[in-house]
Amino acid sequence: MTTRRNAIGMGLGSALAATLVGKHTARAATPAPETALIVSTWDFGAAANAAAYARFAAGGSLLDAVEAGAQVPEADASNRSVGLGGNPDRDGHVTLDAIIMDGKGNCGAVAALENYVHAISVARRVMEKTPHTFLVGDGANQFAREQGFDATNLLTPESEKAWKEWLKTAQYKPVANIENRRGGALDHDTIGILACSPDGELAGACTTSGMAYKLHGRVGDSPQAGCGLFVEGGVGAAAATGVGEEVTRIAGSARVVANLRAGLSPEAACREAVEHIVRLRGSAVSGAQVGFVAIDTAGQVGAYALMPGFTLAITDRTGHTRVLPSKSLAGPEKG
Ligand code: SD4
Repeated sequence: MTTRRNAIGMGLGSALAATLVGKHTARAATPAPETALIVSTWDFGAAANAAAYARFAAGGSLLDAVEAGAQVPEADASNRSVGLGGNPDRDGHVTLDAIIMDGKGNCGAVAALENYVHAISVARRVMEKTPHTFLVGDGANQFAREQGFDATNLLTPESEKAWKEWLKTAQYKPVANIENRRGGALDHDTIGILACSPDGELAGACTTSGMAYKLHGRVGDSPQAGCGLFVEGGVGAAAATGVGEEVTRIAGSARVVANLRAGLSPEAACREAVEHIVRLRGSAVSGAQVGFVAIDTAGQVGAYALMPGFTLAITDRTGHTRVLPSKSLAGPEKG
């Protein structure tokens, strides 16, 4: 008889064998026998996964887990596209976008939040303490203040210096995989993190400071349900990273989940969404990056990107983490 655990293991194994090639591995300090499967965007997702895994293993809920994971890059000043140290907008404001969601339609989001590091936790309060799903700008700031979050300046000297450098030319052209570029002024990482419990429950979170040097007031895909993140109980969950406008145009994460609902594997579901962007936009998206990650209730994982260079971090139910390259429409990992 195939147990649930075996089914999950096979699902993950076959998905990985079909789609991904290992880059490096790490093991969590205290592996639990059967706990949450965690998937997140980009290499730095490994540290977020570890926090999420530990939170769930310690008795937290799945929402606690994805919130704890998202908080890791939010507090990391070296991550230039999330929380503290995030790249500011054109006018020098660091504005944060975040969303958290479970498989039962519970959802909370904030956009254009200023001066609060943990946008994901403010988003969770929107979900749990208000009848609404989304607060923006001054209203989001007021709500965070009223909820007792500590205000802090998120613009670090490094981010300010890079912004002032950028102002000299003020180029808006998106750069592929700017998200994953390390050690320079352009470091830029958004996290989307998805979790599946042993009994197939799902939750997800996404948090970002958005596109570097965006126009003041610009909101990307990340905090919009169905764009940067979507979770549907009994089906699956998806998250997006890259040029948010391209994801928003197709309601990208909702599309990936609809593809899962129609029976596609997570990788095929992500690929179809990427292909749809190209069908719709043609040469307008050349040079831009969009990447999706997806997970289904059986614990299968997949990813697909427009351009090479997108990576994802997967922590399996034993706490074993792998950072893997995604396949893409263009380039060496084409498939
Ligand atoms: C945005 N999608 O605001 C985000 C940016 C991103 O890695 O994902 N960067 O458009």
